[in-house]
Amino acid sequence: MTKDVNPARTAGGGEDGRGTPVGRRVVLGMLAAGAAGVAAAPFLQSAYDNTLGAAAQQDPTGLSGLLPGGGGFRYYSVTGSVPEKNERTYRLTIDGLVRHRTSYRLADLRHLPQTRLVRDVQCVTGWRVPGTPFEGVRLAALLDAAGVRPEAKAVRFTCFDGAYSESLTLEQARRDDVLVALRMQDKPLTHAHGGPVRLYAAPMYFYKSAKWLSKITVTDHVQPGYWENRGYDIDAWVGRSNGRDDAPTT
Ligand SMILES: Nc1nc2c(c(=O)[nH]1)N[C@H]1C(S)=C(S)[C@@H](COP(=O)(O)O)O[C@H]1N2
Ligand SMILES: [Mo]
Repeated sequence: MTKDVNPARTAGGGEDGRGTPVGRRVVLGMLAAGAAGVAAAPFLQSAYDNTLGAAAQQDPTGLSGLLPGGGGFRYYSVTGSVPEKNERTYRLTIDGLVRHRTSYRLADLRHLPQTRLVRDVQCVTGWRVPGTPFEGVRLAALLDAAGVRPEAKAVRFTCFDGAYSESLTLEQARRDDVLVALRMQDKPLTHAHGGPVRLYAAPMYFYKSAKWLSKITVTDHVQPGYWENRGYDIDAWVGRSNGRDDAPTT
């Protein structure tokens, strides 16, 4: 379907490169990284997250190859290392234009009603993982619990990697296919995939799905996120943004 890479988006400074054109060197590098990941997989299983962290330090743009056992996922982080958060240390704050500023622990989130979605994951650079289960709390439920003020128009997501950010309009945020996800592929979200909690915005390219989610701020306007400040579309509908205009789905 939407597997091909859009050259206009990837040639320089984009998700796939560091300001250099995507050419033979990068493609060969990707193949090498992928092959190394697969070949080394049996050895990496135990030191899984550490190994990924080391790989990402060498290449913070995310070209660190396929996640071993990740079923087609690529590891992305715009920072070299990300702290680990657990049951004791993790907090998700909802603030901004709300009546009740709220802070959730993992257990609090787990005790709220959970929604499971099975959709295709689609990165804007071309890779895709079909039929991936995500499970968590509807973002709409957290917004309702916090009491969104009438002047609110958007939400901004902050990540505990200290660098990444994302936004949605309030209307998008309230869709029932947008989750604050605690589980992926029917397992707790791993650190590599943005655990313990990430956003999952199912109808949009995967860059909207902020990993390592720490704060949701209700705002009066959309503030472009990390990749959007670098040229990607704010409204990131799969197949209908970032230079794509696929046949409408019915
Ligand atoms: N905090 C944070 N969230 C992020 C990113 C990132 O670099 N940092 N990359 C985005 C992009 S471009 C993609 S494709 C997905 C990758 O998710 P994965 O590492 O679980 O495959 O995370 C998105 N969310
Ligand atoms: Mo991506």
